[in-house]
Amino acid sequence: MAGMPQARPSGGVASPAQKKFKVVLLGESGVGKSSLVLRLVKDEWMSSQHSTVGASFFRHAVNVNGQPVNFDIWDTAGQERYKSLASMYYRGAAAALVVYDITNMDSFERARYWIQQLIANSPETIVVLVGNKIDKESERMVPREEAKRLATESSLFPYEASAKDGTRVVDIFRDIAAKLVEKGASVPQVGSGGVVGRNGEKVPNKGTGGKKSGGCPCSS
Ligand SMILES: Nc1nc2c(ncn2[C@@H]2O[C@H](COP(=O)(O)OP(=O)(O)OP(=O)(O)O)[C@@H](O)[C@H]2O)c(=O)[nH]1
Ligand SMILES: [Mg+2]
Repeated sequence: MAGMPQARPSGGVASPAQKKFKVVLLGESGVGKSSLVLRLVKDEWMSSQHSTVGASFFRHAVNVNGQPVNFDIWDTAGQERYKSLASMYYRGAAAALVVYDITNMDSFERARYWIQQLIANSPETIVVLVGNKIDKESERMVPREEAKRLATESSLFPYEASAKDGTRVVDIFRDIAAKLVEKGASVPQVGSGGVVGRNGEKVPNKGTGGKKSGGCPCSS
C-alpha cells in the first residue's frame, strides 16, 4: 500500500512511457472525498476530518500491468461557497470521481448536478460515480438500483466504497488508471503548459510535494 503521496516512484525525468493524469473529486460536503483520498494515498482513516478549504492537491501512482500511472489528484471542497470554483478543477481532467454518501439522498442529487456539469463542460473527462460509506449499510438511503440507473443514463461507471474500512478504494483508482491507459492518446495528460517543476511535472503551487491546499489546478 502506498506511503506518502509521490510524483513518480523512482524520481528523475519521466520517461515517455510514464503517464500522468489529472483526477478530480467532486461532491457535496461531508460525503467523504478527503477520506477516500487519505485512504488511497496513506491507507489511513480519520474519524474527524476538517472540511476542505478550496481544494487539496495530492500525487499518487498506481500500477497497471507493472507500469506506473501517475495521478495529480484535486480533492475539491464540497461546501456551497466553493461551488463556483469547481470548474477550475475539473476542466481538462482526465477523470472525475463524483462522490455521494449512500446514507444521504441530498448528496446523491448533488452528484446528479456534478455529472451534468461534467458532461456539459468537460466531455473528455471519464466520470465515475462513487457511493461512499457502505460500512453504514443499515442507514442506506440511496438504493443501489437508483445509482445504477443514473450511471447507465449517463454512460458512466458506478462504484460503492468505504473510506472507513477501505472497501474498493484502491480498486476504483486502478480501474480508472487502466481505462485511461486503454484510451491512450485521446485522454488529456498533465504536462503541457502551466508551471513545470524540476522533474518535468506540472506544479500547482510553490512548495514541496505531497498534500497542498488551494493553489492553481493547472489543467492541461
Ligand atoms: N462511516 C463512514 N464515515 C465516513 C466515510 N468517509 C468519510 N466519513 C466521515 O464523513 C465525514 C466527512 O468526511 P470528509 O472526508 O471530510 O468529507 P469531504 O467530502 O471531504 O467534505 P468537504 O471537504 O467538506 O467537501 C468525516 O467525519 C469522515 O470521518 C466512510 O466511508 N464511512
Ligand atoms: Mg474534504
